[in-house]
Amino acid sequence: MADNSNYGADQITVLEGLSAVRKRPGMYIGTTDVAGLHHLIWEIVDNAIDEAMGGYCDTIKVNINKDGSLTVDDNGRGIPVEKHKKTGLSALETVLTVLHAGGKFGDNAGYKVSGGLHGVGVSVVNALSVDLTAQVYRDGKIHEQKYSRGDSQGDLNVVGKTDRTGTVITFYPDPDIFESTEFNFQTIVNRLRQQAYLTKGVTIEAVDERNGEKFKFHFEGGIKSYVRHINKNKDSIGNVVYVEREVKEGLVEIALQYTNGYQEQLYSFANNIHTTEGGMHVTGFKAALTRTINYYARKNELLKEKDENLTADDVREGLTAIISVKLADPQFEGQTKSKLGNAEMRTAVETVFNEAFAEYLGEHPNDGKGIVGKCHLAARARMAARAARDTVIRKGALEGMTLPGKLADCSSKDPANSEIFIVEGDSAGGSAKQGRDRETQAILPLRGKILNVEQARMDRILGNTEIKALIIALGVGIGEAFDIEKLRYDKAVIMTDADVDGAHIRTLLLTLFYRYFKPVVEEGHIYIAQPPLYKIWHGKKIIYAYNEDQKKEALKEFKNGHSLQRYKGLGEMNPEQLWETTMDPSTRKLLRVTIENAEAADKVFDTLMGSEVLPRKKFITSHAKKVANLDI
Ligand code: 0RA
Repeated sequence: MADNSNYGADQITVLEGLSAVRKRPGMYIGTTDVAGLHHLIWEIVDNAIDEAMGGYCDTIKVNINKDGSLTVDDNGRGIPVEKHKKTGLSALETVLTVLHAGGKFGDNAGYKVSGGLHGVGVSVVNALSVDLTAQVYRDGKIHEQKYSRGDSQGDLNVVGKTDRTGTVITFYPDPDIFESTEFNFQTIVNRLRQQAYLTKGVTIEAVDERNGEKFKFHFEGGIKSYVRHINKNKDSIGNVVYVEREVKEGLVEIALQYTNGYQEQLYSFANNIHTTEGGMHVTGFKAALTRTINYYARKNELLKEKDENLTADDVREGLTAIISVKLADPQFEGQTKSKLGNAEMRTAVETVFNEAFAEYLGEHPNDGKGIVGKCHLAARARMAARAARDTVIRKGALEGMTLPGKLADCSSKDPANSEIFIVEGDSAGGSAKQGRDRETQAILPLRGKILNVEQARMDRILGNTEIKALIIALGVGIGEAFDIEKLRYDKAVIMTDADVDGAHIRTLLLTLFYRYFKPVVEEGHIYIAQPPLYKIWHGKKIIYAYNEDQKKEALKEFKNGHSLQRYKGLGEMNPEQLWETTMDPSTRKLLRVTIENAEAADKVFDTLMGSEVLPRKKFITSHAKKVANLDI
């Protein structure tokens, strides 16, 4: 009796579980846009990676199928299929229909990716798929069961014999749930490449059956190869430093290499989950890095007695580093739950890296000299930048912190309903000033091209009039003084001509924002205006077309002839037209700039704006179209 009522209760929870997922998908996968859609893939791949980390799986294949469905195939142990004594369901069905059931089976030892940051279990993928087929290769048999929107469509059957093991899951995301069900191969490839670096020795393949594109990743060097990949087009200093050590707190793996660039590229992971907000492992690493370099520099008289110690910032200029830790019970904290909270990891990383890095420097004196030299240069630049910034601030103070003269500010002082248009050229700037809504819209015209910040240090950046005007207008300060709370506008809209120069200026501005005002980009304050390409009219009727398709559609509407103007620049529009087509909040379309993948974005800016010419040439010839609408 008791067992029976338990059984019933369990069943009800099961039902509630998956219908809750369908009712409020955002609670489980964050969003129902493209990010949420791809989340379904990561959920399954994470489980396969767990099999690989446990040593049970060495190959994972991800296919976008011709019909738009997606298959993840791994050669792990296969999800267990035997009946669960209490529920009467097979283990497979339990994993696929009970929230968070995955972890309850088999051994719980070892480090796990799944169940981590967003780990919600494969059942969520099932709940949000219109069709899902699970095939398990186990015990010499192929087991199969089909589902729709979380409900099984028939029994778990044996459909054949096999001599392999593994799990093959094919799913078609539910169009009733997702804004779009179209998978993006590039997004998938970027993520799988990263997972392959983090799980050395595993082979991960990706195929887009829609067009035959293929990738295959296998890195014996793990994150050491990752650092090499990031630094491929950079002028590096010395070799990649690599350490991997298992301690009682978990597994610590670090790879780093210095370059002659100015950017720091530090990516940290806990159980293969990208900890974008850092955390204890990063704190431990930074402390050890600063301490070891200062100690080494003093001991070898590379720093003179009168010299100050190198700061934590000095030792990270031009640094590329990957920190990857694995631990049994990771705690994720912070605004986006992407900050590792386990305090024991700070000391673990600090101790391991201190020891390993000191040993490396001792054995590679040339690398040591190069690294200290680079840090020393960074320190000198820091002091110059501080002096330059103090001058800027002092000047500002002398002028009563006046906003730049060419800024036409809005009258509202409430950032929440204020926006700034950063406009290419004085003539378009003039039209924008006349056409705008003075209450909420500020206009800052930029003359010519701004400085390429990718190839300049802070002191030069602060010496640039256009950039200085922009920083003062935004109000957020720069470098150590940066404070996003002081942002004066909710939206900063880049408005440039739809030509090559316009695209270049936009890229220069995006580089500036990305490198020096990253939180402003991350919090979604940067937008790109979408001016029309054509004006088509006859008599009083006017249609603006923003792309070629719209132009075609518009032409159909004019039966008795029409006039057509192709806009080459914003300057060709009068103030009213500019307002109507591009600035009026009730009708305009703005593109919001997002950072989907920091490493990919870094690579784009590095390739486009960095000092090496050849990779840039290659990139531009192969992405000519993409560059124009920089899809980061
Ligand atoms: C539950 C228990 C075990 C493995 C899995 C689930 C599993 C899930 C997925 C999802 C995709 N690939 C997968 N591979 C395995 C442990 C199995 C055992 O103890 O034999």
